[in-house]
Amino acid sequence: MADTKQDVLDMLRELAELTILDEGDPQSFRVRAYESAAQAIAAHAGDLGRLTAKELEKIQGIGKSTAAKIRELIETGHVAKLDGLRGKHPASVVALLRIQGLGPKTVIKLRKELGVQSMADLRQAIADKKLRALKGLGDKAEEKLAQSLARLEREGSIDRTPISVALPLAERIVARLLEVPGVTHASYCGSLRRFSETVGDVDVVVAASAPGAVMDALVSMSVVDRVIGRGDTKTSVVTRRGTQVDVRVVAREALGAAQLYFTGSKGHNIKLRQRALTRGWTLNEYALSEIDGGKVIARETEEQIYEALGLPWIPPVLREDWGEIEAAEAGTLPAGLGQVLGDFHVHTTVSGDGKSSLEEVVAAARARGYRVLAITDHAEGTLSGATRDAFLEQRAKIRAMQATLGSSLKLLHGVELNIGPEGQLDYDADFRAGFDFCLASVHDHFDLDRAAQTRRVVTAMRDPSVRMIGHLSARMIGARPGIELDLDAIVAAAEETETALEVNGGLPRLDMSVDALRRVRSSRATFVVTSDAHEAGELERVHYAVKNAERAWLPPDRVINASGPDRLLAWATG
Ligand code: DGT
Ligand code: CA
Ligand code: CA
Ligand code: ZN
Repeated sequence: MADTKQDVLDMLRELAELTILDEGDPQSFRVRAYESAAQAIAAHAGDLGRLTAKELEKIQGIGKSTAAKIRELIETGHVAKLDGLRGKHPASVVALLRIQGLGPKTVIKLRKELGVQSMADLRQAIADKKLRALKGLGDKAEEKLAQSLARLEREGSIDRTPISVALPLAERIVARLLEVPGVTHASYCGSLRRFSETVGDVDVVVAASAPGAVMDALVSMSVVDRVIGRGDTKTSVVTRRGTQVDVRVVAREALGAAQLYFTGSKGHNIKLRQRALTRGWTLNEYALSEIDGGKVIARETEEQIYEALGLPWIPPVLREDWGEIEAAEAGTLPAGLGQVLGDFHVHTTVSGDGKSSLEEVVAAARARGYRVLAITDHAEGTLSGATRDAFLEQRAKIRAMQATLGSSLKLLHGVELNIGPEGQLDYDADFRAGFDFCLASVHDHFDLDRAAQTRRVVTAMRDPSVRMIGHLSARMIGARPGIELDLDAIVAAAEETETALEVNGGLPRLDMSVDALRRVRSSRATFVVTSDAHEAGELERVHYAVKNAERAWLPPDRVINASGPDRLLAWATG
């Protein structure tokens, strides 16, 4: 049971979510109890499966009734309380909470008064102008909800799963299937492998001698809510959070053909198939083979298939039919980014939402071979921000650490400033000038119009202390759209003021987006890949930022912390 901990965390998260819907109060005693238990479990290092209820209760943050539920889950695979809540609040109702501006109290009211049980019901109720008549809602609220709903639909994200949910899910399923005897390979393909920010479903490809055992393992996983189709080579399940997962078992010798086919995209595959046809071959999920006679040309690895088609292997993040096949043919595929040698957006416990100490974060940066690390806790303008005194104390600590570190790792005492609605920044110019590195980002006032949003960000860029704009759009994928911005004006100001633009690797954000990066990639602006880590282990999220930068075809030499130590050090101290 390698994933006991994840199962427990999933249960607590779902209990909290459903209890909010049940009680209409995100701050209720019970909701907070589940949340603090989840935090305690997340931080717990030992094997949960071995602990008795009494021992679980001894962990700070876990009460008696939660301890009993954890034991119930471990012993029976179910929790009666949770099953009951699920019965009362179907997934289609829970999904309504994803609409911006729609809280649990309103969802309860809409259900009770109008019988709204799903997005479709809500759409109908809005069309029938029924919301405005409800006490506590009115015309304005109806209008706002209509806009939020329309935005979700426009983004096509109503039925899609954000990558922050899909990737851990896929990794968990792959890890489980790799344990099944006879399995020689398991990996996720589809849009997830291409690093799409939302996915329609998760596609997993497995090479195994006995497909039945693979399917058994899959359908018995605790994340699985129901099986929607089971065959010898393909099984489809839906998770409790409503994500479909397709698992396909293929022959080992045809693994490459299957991975290529199921990674897609459709457009990329079509172009490859056309290339095959001009050579008298066909390409499908089983092989690249001759049309006449069916002799196999290549199928074992993706590399062999691309090579037979006269192409170098194309990284999955590029397989969108955005010109990658033509570039591969011409030998002009973009080079990957260089090694990341530093991070410029990292939090410690000085931020209210940071979980690792300065020492832990610095140790993790050293282990990664970084040459520069900017510690950037939240400034006072953010809810979880720190006071001047806390920053001065941290600065003294950083200076002392630097003395013992020598020149191997350059520490910068930084800060993440909050950009106010008019572009105003925390503290005062003198205090800001005392930091080695300031990044500034938007954390509130998401509803201003495009001109106002653009103005506030450009104003922040013009401040002499600000070196970088963090998570430019402030979006949360699948939960909150980005602020509206005039991207041309932003990039012009970034060039003029030499303010770098962040490529944030936190999966809920991935901000700037690939879409925005593609629009600005030919500018002269400087980019920085960051982790926005809130605990030491999250420093590795910078890999996600790298993937996004590569997916956007961002020229590697524009990414200042992935193009060699000399430029990095010069920029960091500049
Ligand atoms: P998604 O799930 O909507 O985010 O996007 P994908 O790309 O994962 O699409 P999905 O799950 O429908 O199919 C996975 C891959 O399988 C897809 O990228 C390419 C391949 N595929 C599926 N259907 C077709 C098809 O009709 N023609 C071709 N050429 N390839 C297909
Ligand atoms: Ca898919
Ligand atoms: Ca699929
Ligand atoms: Zn941050």
